Amino acid sequence: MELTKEQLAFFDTFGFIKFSGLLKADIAWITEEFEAVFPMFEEKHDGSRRTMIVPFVDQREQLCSLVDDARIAGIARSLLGDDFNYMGSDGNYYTGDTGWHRDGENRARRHIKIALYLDTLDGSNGALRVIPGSHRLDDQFGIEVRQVSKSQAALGIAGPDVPAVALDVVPGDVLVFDHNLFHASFGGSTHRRMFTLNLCERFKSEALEELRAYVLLHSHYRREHYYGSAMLRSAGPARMVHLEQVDAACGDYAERTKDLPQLPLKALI
Ligand SMILES: O=C(O)CCC(=O)C(=O)O
Repeated sequence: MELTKEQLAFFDTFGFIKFSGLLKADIAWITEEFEAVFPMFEEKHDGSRRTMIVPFVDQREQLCSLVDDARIAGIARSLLGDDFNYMGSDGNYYTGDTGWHRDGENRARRHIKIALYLDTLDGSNGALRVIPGSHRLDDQFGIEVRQVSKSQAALGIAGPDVPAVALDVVPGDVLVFDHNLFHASFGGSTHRRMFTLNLCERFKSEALEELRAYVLLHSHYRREHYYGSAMLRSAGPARMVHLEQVDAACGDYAERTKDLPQLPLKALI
């Protein structure tokens, strides 16, 4: 699958794109696999706060295959180039609201998130909200829109009242957005299911120290490797193209993450 020039222009302009029903035919096994990950860890989601598992798809070989899937890889290749990097994944039971934020401020390369919500959601019950165009960090709007992260104080409006697009979803829809895009969600239940794949353009050779810092910053937990073992174990040559740069950057990863908490844990945002 390759994005059309209109889809690429839409993403460049607004910073997100929705693919309705893209994984509809596969959503039964995807949901089963999603549900199978959580019992692998001690903590049970009790609805009192978000439960997040990182890395997520890396826990199950079948979920890992999403990185190879022609639809997912096609989106990634179109937006990031043939040698895109797989940058990890998180799986969540969300509880309640997520305030306005960007996932990063990346100027050197494009970082995207592919998000699958496994429940039917609209703006009233926790659908992802995005502020179109807010990924353009350095234009006037991209600078001023930062105020939404303290919207009450700066703009006199509560988070849910910030003008935005709510991306209604049914299971099988695929949302893709630039990490630089402001996003949030409001009104969700105590058991909103969602997982992500993070992907980016390959780091330039002069930015490999930055990559090493990135994988440390995003480790969240003490780990042997940035990737879960199922991800590397089940990788064929095509997938390895998307793993090799991070793999090489991991080096003494276990040592570098040894002071972080260990999964299983409930993690706060
Ligand atoms: O669905 C949500 O509550 C927020 C998702 C989000 O912030 C993210 O994946 O970065």
